[in-house]
Amino acid sequence: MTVEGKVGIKETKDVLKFGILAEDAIAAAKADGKIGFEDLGLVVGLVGPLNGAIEGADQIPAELADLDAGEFDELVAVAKETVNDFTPDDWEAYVWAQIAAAKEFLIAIKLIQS
Ligand SMILES: [Ca+2]
Ligand SMILES: [Ca+2]
Repeated sequence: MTVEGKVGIKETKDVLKFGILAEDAIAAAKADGKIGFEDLGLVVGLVGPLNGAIEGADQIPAELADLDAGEFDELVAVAKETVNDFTPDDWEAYVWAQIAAAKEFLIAIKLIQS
């Protein structure tokens, strides 16, 4: 939250980035047809973004409830700078799908942790 009384999109950005990076890492790990020890570096690279995504994730529903057009444009911009070698046909649909997938994932993580 930057402006008093206004809900920002910081935590949503974190999960969006994590969702995209995780998808990239899985695709890269599978590129040679198998996932093995040589792919460990890819997993290690996700630890920071994952921690960022988990931290403050409980704010995401409030952030999405308060999402305005300018904030959504920012999320699309974040997605554009995070994706690697991939251009979705529909950026808006892509961003929503990534946020939805990342939220599911975080719920699963919370269940494991508790
Ligand atoms: Ca907002
Ligand atoms: Ca966060």
